[in-house]
Amino acid sequence: MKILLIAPASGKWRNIGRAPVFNGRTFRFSLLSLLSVAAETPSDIEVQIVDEQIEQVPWDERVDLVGITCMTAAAPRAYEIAARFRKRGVPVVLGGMHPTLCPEEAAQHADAVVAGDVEGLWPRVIEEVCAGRSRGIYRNPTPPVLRGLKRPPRHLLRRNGYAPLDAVQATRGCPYGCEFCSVSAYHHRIHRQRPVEEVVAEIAELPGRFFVFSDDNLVADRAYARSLFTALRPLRKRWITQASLEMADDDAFVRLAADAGCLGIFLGIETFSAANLDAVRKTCNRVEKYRTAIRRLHSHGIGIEAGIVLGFPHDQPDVFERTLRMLDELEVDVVLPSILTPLPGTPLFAQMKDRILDRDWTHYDFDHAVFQHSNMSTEDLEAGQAWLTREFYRPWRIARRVWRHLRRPRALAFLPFLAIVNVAFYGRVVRWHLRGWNPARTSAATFSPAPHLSGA
Ligand code: B12
Ligand code: SF4
Repeated sequence: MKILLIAPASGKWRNIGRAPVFNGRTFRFSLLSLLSVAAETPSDIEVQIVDEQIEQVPWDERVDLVGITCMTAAAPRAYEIAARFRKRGVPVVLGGMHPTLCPEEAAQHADAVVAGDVEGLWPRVIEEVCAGRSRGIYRNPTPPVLRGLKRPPRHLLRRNGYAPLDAVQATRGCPYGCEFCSVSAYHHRIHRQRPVEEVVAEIAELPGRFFVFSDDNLVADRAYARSLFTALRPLRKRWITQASLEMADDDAFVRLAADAGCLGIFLGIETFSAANLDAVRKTCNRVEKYRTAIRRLHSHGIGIEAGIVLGFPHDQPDVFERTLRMLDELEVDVVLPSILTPLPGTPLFAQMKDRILDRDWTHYDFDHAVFQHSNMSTEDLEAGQAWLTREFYRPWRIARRVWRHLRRPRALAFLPFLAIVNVAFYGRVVRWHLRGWNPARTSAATFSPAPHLSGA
């Protein structure tokens, strides 16, 4: 018996692996979602993993079952793929973030849906679906305990399609309830941890020195994080992760993380407006703490990739320039600017119901404005996000960031990541420019900056 597991890629991501500079490989870590499904598959079943971002779907492959994972923006593509296999008589199971948050919708396109974690369900799903006895939506009564997870069979991935960073997960979920975030909607604010010794044993087996923690918030439980960092230190590996701002509350804790090999963190700064943070209940952030937190992390050689969200309720048309100024001032190393997106299944989606203009999930990729903002047009929001990206990744700013970085402790360790990501983003900006600039409206032949942006 053979199972084909597919990670679909939506519009702009499809075949991105072929692009010369900003390609799939730059940010593509090994796919833990499908590796986890593969790990749960009984050993007598053959498994093939296909990542559409870097390879073609083998439409004519003889398979007995297809499993597809998807985020929201890739859901329409997942449904297309599902339809083609089902037409051939191959049963399809959907799982992952979007099918979990919209199981009824996903169930219309598949023989079965796994809502939530696959552990504890998968062999039964395979058996029942293949026997034509699907129960539709499968869900664990309570989230599974993350003890004794099987090793992800990483050999199933085409390694040369990915950045040389293996992904490992120590914890799942996040205790916060930010209203725009799919993670709290999926995990119901529950933070589960794997036993430290199991995580460390898995990391010790990784072939490379560098890896990424695919956790939502590695430091949500400080006691757990402390014991993990302490146990990691002797391995002398290097890693990056996502963490909330509280990571930097205490100098000793940051030192422990740095000594354990932390090179950089993805920090959801989101906005420089306290009113916005309150409006979306991002309670773990305090604007007045950003400066000290970033300085402290930098002082231990930890680089900062900031997540920024544009289009929060209190944003005005000057938000793009103000945000850029703050990012410069705080010496943020990398930025991922996103447009606020009311993802289905989140409280934000319910609140914005009447203002949503576009329900094509393909556009829920954080580069499109899919709702009517009170203070800006959708065009201004999209143009402003593109403008901020372009300005932040201007070559002279990149050079200044690299120069500033070189004066920090342990600078050399994070330097390759800093340089590669900055240059890759610059390449992305150049490609947008060649296509008519505005990334959301890729068909637009020209782009005129909004009046408040021109000359800035
Ligand atoms: C690591 C990560 C990335 C990595 C790697 C992504 C990858 N494809 O592996 C990178 C940095 C590349 C990335 C990029 C993006 N990401 Co991301 N990413 C994550 C993160 C933090 C972890 C994903 C992960 O590996 N989890 C570990 C696995 C084991 O857990 P899991 O995915 O939940 O899978 C379990 C179950 O769901 C189930 N399951 C999953 N799939 C399937 C399939 C089948 C058939 C079955 C039966 C079961 C099943 O089994 C697994 C084990 O129980 C998630 C947050 C999250 N909690 O999901 C965000 C997240 C998925 N990303 C998100 C976003 C928005 C993006 C970007 C669009 C960001 C951007 N602005 O560009 C891009 C899109 C890139 C792309 N090309 O697709 C959002 C998606 C929101 C949504 N509703 O769609 C999330 C949820 C983050 C968030 N806070 O909102 N991402
Ligand atoms: S802190 Fe980050 S991961 Fe946690 S709920 Fe908020 S946005 Fe989501």
